[in-house]
Amino acid sequence: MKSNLLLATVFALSATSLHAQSFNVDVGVADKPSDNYAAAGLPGYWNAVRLQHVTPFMITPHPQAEPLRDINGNATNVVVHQFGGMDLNSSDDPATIGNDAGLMDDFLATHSLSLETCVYINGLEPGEYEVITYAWMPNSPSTDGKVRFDFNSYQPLVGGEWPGGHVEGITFSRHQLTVTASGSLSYIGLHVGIPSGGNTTIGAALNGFQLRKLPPFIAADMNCDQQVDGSDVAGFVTALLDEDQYRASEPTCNIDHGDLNGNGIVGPEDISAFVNTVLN
Ligand SMILES: [Ca+2]
Ligand SMILES: [Ca+2]
Ligand SMILES: [Ca+2]
Repeated sequence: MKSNLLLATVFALSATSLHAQSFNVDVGVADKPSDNYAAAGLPGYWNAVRLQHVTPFMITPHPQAEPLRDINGNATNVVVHQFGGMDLNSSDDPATIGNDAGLMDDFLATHSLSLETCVYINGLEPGEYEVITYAWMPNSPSTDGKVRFDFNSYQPLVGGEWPGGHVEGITFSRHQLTVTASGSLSYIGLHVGIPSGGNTTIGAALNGFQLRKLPPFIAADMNCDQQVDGSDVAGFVTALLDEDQYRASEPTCNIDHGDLNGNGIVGPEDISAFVNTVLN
């Protein structure tokens, strides 16, 4: 009994700590989404931040940085500031309604090919993070934004006609990033820019972002209970067949636990290694 109670307490504490490093951020102070809105990530408190361009340029915490509350609404040591994006704008896209409109219809834009909207996030606990970046221009389906992060080579384009809900590549991008206690990876630097050949009059939009600390990496632990056993089979099969469905059913876990050969996707080539890991 006692050890069960201890286990339950440890589990509750670790879950609390993970949520303490999960953040939802809506750019602009108008029309903030409600706390039950998950967008493409976790539901919870939405920070409404102005992210006005602040000088001097710095990647470390800026004197004018804005503090963030976590998804439980609690104050944290995490602060955010921005350099480069000058145009806090809004455009009522008739296709978005409710919380989707609250997140997506107001945005920070850059209109310069050589100056991105650059967001710096400081004060995060060390660990692995997932960042969902909304970079969708309302009323402009042919306009893409390019999302990139410091020290990360993945630079996807985001844009298109509103698909009726969030779709990766159309309304948001997804990155995984490492944060360390000190050194060059001790902050997150998020950038949204105009792709080469893009339209500077319309510009590129940053609507908001969601940041969550990932649970400890355990290969083949598909339900993130920190055990590898038969209860992970269903999640693995789902991840194999439909990534989005897996993410929807295990929103606090990490699909990469099923990528046993480390090639970046959960595929048929991972099946035998998954079975062996579960059996052992
Ligand atoms: Ca808003
Ligand atoms: Ca498990
Ligand atoms: Ca794989």
